[in-house]
Amino acid sequence: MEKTKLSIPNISCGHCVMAIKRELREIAGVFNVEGDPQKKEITVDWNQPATLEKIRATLKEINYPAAG
Ligand SMILES: [Cu+2]
Repeated sequence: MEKTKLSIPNISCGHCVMAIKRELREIAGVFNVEGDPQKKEITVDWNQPATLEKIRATLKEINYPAAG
């Protein structure tokens, strides 16, 4: 299992985290997403066939691009 922490500057509240969770969980291989609105961070637990590229691309699509 991969555990990836990402900084998402566009997160402003808990609804943002919920929207991100909903979208990322639709990616095959992503099985858990946790988020912290204060820190503007999410942690994604994933396996293949998910990839970090796919996760980052989805975040960009929904207007919550990851920093770095
Ligand atoms: Cu929000």
